[in-house]
Amino acid sequence: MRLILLIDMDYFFVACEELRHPEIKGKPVIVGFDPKEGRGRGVVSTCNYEARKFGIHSAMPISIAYRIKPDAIFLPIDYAYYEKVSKSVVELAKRYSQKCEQVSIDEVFLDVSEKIKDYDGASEYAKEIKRAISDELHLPCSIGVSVNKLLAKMACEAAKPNGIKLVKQEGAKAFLRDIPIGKLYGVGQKTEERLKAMGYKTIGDVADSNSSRLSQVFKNFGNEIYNSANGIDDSEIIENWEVKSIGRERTFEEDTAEKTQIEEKIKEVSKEVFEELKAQNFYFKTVTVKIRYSDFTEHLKSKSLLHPSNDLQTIIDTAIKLFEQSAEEGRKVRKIGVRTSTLSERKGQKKIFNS
Ligand code: TTP
Ligand code: MG
Ligand code: MG
Repeated sequence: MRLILLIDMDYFFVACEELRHPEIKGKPVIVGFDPKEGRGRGVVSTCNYEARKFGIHSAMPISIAYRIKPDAIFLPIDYAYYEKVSKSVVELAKRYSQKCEQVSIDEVFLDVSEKIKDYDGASEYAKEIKRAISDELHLPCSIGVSVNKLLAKMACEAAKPNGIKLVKQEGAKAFLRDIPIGKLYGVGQKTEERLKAMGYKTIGDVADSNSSRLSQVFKNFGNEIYNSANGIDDSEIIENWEVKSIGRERTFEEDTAEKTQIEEKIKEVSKEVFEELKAQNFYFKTVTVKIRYSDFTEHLKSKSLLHPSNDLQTIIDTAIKLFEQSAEEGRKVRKIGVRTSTLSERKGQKKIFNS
């Protein structure tokens, strides 16, 4: 039996801010774009549970968050600092298993099958890790414990906040059954909409369906969605990511705010990055876009995929989406960069079944 743990930090960006500004603890705190007294564009990155009580959440327009709670504490995003804290979490996690995979800035999978032999042992181990993260790093987290990555992730979501949840193999289907389909690991918004249009509301609805109906609509991914809904996932923990990255950037002949022109440039640069990846036989998991504005201020935004990819269209789509999410409309851009990182030479990994 495999035993997999997923550690996901609670309200991560805000927890990092609380670490260096203890005085904000206990108050509603939001990290995101400048609300500019309700006129700000852009979204909430995350907020603590005190702010969530008011209905504020990640990806909500910052102007709406401001309308709901103008007296909340609004802080700008300090990605470099969160990356540093994130590294310390991964370092700590590695002490508990070398078979360790960081999947996003605040999530780490651990395969503990070699050390731990049963569910009780795994739950105890999770408690020990959680205690170490709290004692040494002074950060809250939740941990999911199960037999594969998918179930560990789903268990962790159910454990939040500040909890540990074990999902045994035999209890997996019952555990998943009533969860809304949009919450299934790997199902993005588009897939959720299409599944709902097909009449599936819960994970159980999909689990009780059949894979050929899903394959008709989702092609190869249909079967994966079906397996996921049934708690089946044999994807491995991927260790030893290369620290290197492959990126390219390009300066416009004349600074521009034209969306189509910028998108064209993103496509060009992505193509170069793709060629380099292909030449070196790499898969990537993270895409980062760098925007340098006319006044030389820079903005970086990253997205990590659930699974490694070597696909040009994925680079382009992700980069354009990141640009749309972060660029300030009308502001002239001087230079645009696209970078792929968390590279691996491995092949045959499970693919993500959404954009
Ligand atoms: P999450 O782990 O999804 O969220 P969280 O850690 O803030 O809260 P919790 O896990 O307790 O539910 O994301 C990790 C960080 O990634 C989050 O702190 C901020 C960032 N993030 C965004 O910038 N935008 C988003 O839409 C989301 C979901 C997260
Ligand atoms: Mg988190
Ligand atoms: Mg997370």
